[in-house]
Amino acid sequence: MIIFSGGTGTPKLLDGLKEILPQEELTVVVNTAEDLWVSGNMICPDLDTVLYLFSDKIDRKKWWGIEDDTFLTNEHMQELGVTESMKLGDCDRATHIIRSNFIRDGVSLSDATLKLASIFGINAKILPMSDDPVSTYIETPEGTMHFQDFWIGKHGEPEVLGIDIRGVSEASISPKVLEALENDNDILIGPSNPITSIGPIISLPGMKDIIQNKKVVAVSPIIGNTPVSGPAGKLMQASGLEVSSLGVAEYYQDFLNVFVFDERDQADEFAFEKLGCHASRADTLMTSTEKSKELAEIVVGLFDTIVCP
Ligand code: GDP
Ligand code: FO1
Repeated sequence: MIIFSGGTGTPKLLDGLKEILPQEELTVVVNTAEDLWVSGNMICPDLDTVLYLFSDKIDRKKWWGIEDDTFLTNEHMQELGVTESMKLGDCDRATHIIRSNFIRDGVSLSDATLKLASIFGINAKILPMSDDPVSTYIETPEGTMHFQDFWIGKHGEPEVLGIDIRGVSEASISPKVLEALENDNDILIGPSNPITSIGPIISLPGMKDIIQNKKVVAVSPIIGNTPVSGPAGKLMQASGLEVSSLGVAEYYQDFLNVFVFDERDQADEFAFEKLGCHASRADTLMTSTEKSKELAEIVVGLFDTIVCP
């Protein structure tokens, strides 16, 4: 199974999937459009969350960074008058340094990630969506800024006028992702932000054409008219989408076979059928590994209901 992932909602589902499937059967294609360089090192928040999830290091309160990490370097830099744009943990920074040393030596991000996964003893295949630079910029009345400056620096508060995924139309799907897509027909789009996490992956040239011929199951990150967390609502609105499960399904309608939406959601199943996909209700709120496992079992079972396109 190939899973398209951002850095919070889908990793929660991966937490369940890794309990029910051998790690070797999981290929995770991860968004890189929120990556940036801080204090000389390359930070890949979504890749790191997935790496930390599979190596049991993830901070499950925040869903980013390493559990019980310290922030001594970040704090000491602050005392010396340097404020980093992201609060980087000390052990997390070690990952960034190792990755960036590989990159500085000319290793691709895909190979650097495979090397990190091997260092962490991970058997799942974790792949960046692309080895080319792609960066999400948010247009606001205060100016256009990198996603992390909008989300961390400005607390996601400015009005969003537009979203620019810079570099995506010139970027290539990474060769290792292409290879995985040749060998696997089951695509799971996790409950991630459709605009800033899944958007960049499906906007890579050729990606929609490839997955149109696959079995595609997606899980909604929205319950009712509200995302479970994060800025998805604001960003969907700015992209002209209704902030609802239906809005997410509409965004994926060109390649979607089955859409899983929350049992608390009032959405009408027939509205999804009109988009050409089947809809399935489930408890999608993953508040524990057990809940993640229950949802993962349902989602895996849904692939058997799809007649191969
Ligand atoms: P990011 O990279 O940190 O933005 O993380 P993702 O894009 O992977 O995930 C963010 C999305 O996950 C948000 O839109 C949330 O609504 C959604 N999300 C977080 N936790 C859950 C959950 O338990 N269930 C569902 N259905 N969605 C969730
Ligand atoms: N999110 C914050 O709200 N504040 C931070 O200082 C912060 C630091 C940080 C460092 C490393 C990392 O991998 C993620 C970090 N995040 C932080 C999360 C990140 O901004 C976003 O939630 C993700 O990029 C969205 O996927």
